[in-house]
Amino acid sequence: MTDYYGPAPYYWWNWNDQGSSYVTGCTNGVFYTDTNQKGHSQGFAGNQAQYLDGQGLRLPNDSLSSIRISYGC
Ligand SMILES: [Ca+2]
Repeated sequence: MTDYYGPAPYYWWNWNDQGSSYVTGCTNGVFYTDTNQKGHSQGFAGNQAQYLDGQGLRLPNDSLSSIRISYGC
């Protein structure tokens, strides 16, 4: 992700091409390798923990640039 705000207030993090793994709560959605929901994509389910290792349908390490949350809690 290029920019992410929170969960702690007052912090801006640039995570572009830095994601190596993820843990989801009750949301699901889609990861993308490019900004603005472009490039290669990978769906993610709720209550899931995975590496971004390029195996199977997963995105490669350090490629994540944007995310779409399809279902909120
Ligand atoms: Ca990227």
